Amino acid sequence: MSSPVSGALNGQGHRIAIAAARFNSQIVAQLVAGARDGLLRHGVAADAIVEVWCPGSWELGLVAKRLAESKKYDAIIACGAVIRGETPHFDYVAGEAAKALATVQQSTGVPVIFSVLTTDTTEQAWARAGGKAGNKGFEGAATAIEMINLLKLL
Ligand code: INI
Repeated sequence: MSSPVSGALNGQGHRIAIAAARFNSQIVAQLVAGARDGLLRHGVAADAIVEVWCPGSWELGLVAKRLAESKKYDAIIACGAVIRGETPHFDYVAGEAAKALATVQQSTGVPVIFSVLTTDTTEQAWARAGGKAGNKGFEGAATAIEMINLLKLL
């Protein structure tokens, strides 16, 4: 029986772009900090990380598409916070961000990591941005590295 295939958590030599949405910027800044921390801890060089900010999560798909098509990055970590309590068009923004980011990943073959919080309340968002429920940016960094290494094996 062949052994299972999975990607190592070694980010040496990886080039990563973090695409961040400025809406709910204090929360998103914590996701970005978590992503950067996760990348550095897993061996990604500081000068191999690029951080790009756009207005809101609605715009993340287009930014990720441009970054992926540039062929300069091995993975993109998209960071945003869409909070239902604050917007009547939550479903449009959250849904479009998810759909657009998934489309970029599928069409380009570059891993696009979904570190976009979609929560009912601000409190829930903070909990996932370095609070009691962890940091989705940090988790996104590990996922990006694992996916880059996994795709090399397939
Ligand atoms: N963008 C977010 O990232 N999070 C939100 O919660 C949000 N709300 O509440 O509306 C939001 N809206 C802005 C949107 O992403 C676009 O930037 C805007 O509609 C312009 O296209």
